[in-house]
Amino acid sequence: MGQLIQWYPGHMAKAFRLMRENLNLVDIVFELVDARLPASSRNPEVDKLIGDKPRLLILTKADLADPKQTRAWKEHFEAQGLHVVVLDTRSPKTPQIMTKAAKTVLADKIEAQAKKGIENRPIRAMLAGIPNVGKSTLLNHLVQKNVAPTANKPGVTKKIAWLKTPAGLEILDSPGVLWPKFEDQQIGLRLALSGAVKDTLFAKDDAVLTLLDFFRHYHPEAIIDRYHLADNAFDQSDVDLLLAITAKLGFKDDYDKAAVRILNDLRQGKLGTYTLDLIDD
Ligand SMILES: Nc1nc2c(ncn2[C@@H]2O[C@H](COP(=O)(O)OP(=O)(O)OP(=O)(O)O)[C@@H](O)[C@H]2O)c(=O)[nH]1
Ligand SMILES: [Mg+2]
Repeated sequence: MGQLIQWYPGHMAKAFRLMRENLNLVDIVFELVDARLPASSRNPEVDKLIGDKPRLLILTKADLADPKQTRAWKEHFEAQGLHVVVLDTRSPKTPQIMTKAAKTVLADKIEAQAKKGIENRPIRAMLAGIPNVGKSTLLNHLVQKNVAPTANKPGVTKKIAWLKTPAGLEILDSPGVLWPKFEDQQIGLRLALSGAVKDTLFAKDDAVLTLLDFFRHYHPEAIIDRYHLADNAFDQSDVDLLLAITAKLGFKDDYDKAAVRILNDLRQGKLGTYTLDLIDD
């Protein structure tokens, strides 16, 4: 297979430093992971950084993930003692769900403060997670204003910034961070497929071949339906399958172009809901 996927530019190392410096200013960390890859998108460096600090694990983009897998992942994390919320971060219910969950995680602290006569102190939270996972989108919904820039590409947020929500949270947005070396290339590939790695840094045809192999085992019909393929299309190799899709799309033998199309279809949910990290892996 092609080149190794890795992305750890200077701004991520810097973001880590800033997050570390700001950590003792916050009551809680909102750790965002992508519901389509709840294991691969959990940054081990973020996990270390948070340590024993109160945290809320947020599975974002749940609308794109397989609901059954999401439920199983939620139970898995809860069994480890984590507080978990599952979100389509763009939903109008997001502020309510998040505020309630943050108060639940911090219930003891809030109660202790109340005993000392301290009421309604704002909860200070830091957002942390990989690029493109939905941190700024979540923030905008919490503050109910479009203050943080968002876009469907990784590396949009470059600075760390505090913002207040109407429900009394104070939130620190942060740039998405990956880590210097992925434990294995499956992680790099899955992150790349999800949109967490800059698209110019990996070969899309390689990534899409892995994806086709995944759909072969998981739900081939999603590919067959989307690209109007014959029922036995998966009887051929992944490479031949990609060529068949390329032809069906009318791209002659330009399989790079087909790979880009498949990747976009995947990311926009046009191949249905799917979870790349299967809980029983
Ligand atoms: N389908 C879906 N899309 C989402 C969700 N949350 C965010 N998005 C989209 O994902 C893309 C990235 O969102 P951002 O909020 O910019 O992500 P970020 O984590 O701030 O990214 P960086 O600043 O690059 O680290 C945008 O196109 C959002 O609209 C979600 O729950 N479901
Ligand atoms: Mg952002």
